[in-house]
Amino acid sequence: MFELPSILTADGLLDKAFGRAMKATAKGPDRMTRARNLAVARVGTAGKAIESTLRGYVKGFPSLERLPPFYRELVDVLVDLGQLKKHLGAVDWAAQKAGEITREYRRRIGRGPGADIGALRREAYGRLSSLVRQVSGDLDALVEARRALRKLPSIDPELPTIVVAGYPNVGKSSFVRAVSTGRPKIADYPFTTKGVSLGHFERGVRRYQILDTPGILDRPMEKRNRMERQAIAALRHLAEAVVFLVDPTETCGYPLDDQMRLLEEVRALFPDVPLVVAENKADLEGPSRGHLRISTLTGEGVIDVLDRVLSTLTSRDPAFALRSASP
Ligand SMILES: Nc1nc2c(ncn2[C@@H]2O[C@H](COP(=O)(O)OP(=O)(O)OP(=O)(O)O)[C@@H](O)[C@H]2O)c(=O)[nH]1
Ligand SMILES: [Mg+2]
Repeated sequence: MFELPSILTADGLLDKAFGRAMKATAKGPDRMTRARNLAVARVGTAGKAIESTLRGYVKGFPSLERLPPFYRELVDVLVDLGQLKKHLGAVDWAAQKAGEITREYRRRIGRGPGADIGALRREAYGRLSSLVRQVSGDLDALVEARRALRKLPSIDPELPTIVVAGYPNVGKSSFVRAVSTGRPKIADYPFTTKGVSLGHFERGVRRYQILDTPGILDRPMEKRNRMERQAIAALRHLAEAVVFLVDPTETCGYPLDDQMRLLEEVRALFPDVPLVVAENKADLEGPSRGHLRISTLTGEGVIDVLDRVLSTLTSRDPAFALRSASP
C-alpha cells in the first residue's frame, strides 16, 4: 500500500556516507591547499549524505495526519502512531544536526594555515558517527514500521467492500479463497491470519473487494490483541456488508456459544452494516442455529452467501441497483 523508502541501519548509513566521502577529490595550487580542500570535501560529502538520507526517511513516511481513517487506525494498531511520530522527530532532528556539524567543520578546516586538518577531519567524522548512532534505535523502529505498513492492502474507496469476520479457525480465509482472487493462507490452527488481506471478485459488470480478517475472540476490547484489533478496524471503517462465519462443529476449538456472543457484539457495535451469518463446515456433523449452512470445502452454500450479501448491498443503494441493472 505505502511506497516507503528503504531504510538503512545506523551502521549501514555510516558506511554509505563515509564510503562516498572516500571518493571525494580536490584541487589546489599546492599540496597543503589540496589536502585542506580534500578534507573539506570529505566532511561535506559525508555530512550531506547523512543529512539528505535522514531527511528522505522523514519525508518518505506518509503524512500520518492525512491518512484515511482505516489506515490511521491500522498504523496505530501496528506501530503506535505516538511512538512513530517520536522516532520520525528524532531522525529529523539528527538530519538538521548533521547539517550543522558539517557546516561547522567545513568552516574550521577551510580557515587556512594553522588548522590541524587531519585532527579536525577525524573530529567531524567522530561527531557525525555518534550523532547517527544516537538515533540508531529510531532507525530500527522505522525499519520495523515500514515492514508492517508495506503489507497493508490497497483498498479502493470506489469499490463495494465486504468484510469476512468471525472467531479464529472457523474458515474465513477458506471462504475468501473460494469466492475471490484473494489467496490467504489456510491452516488448522487459530490466528493463522495475522493481518487484513484483500481479494476481488466480479458479478456482472460490478467489481467487489472482499477482506479476509484475523479471528476475533469474545472478550473485552482492551484485552484484544493486535490481530483482533485489525479485524475490528476493518469492520469499523471499511465494511459495507459483513459475512460472519461461525463453526457449529466447534472443530475450530471454540464453543459455539462464545461465537454467538461475538456475533451479537459485532451487531451491536455496527448496527447499520448489513450482516449475513453462515454456519461453515456443513460437511461435518454439527448443530444448527438456523442460519445458512455452507461448506467452503465442498462449495455448498458459498454462492448463496454471496448472493445474500450482494442483495443487501443493492437494496441499500438504489442508485447502485439502477446502475447494475443497466448493461
Ligand atoms: N471440514 C471442513 N473444514 C474446513 C472448512 N472450511 C475450512 N476448514 C478448515 O478449517 C481450518 C481453518 O480454516 P481457515 O480458512 O484457515 O480459517 P480462518 O477462520 O481463516 O482461521 P484464522 O485465520 O486462524 O482465524 C482449516 O484446517 C480448513 O481446512 C469446511 O467447510 N469444512
Ligand atoms: Mg484466516
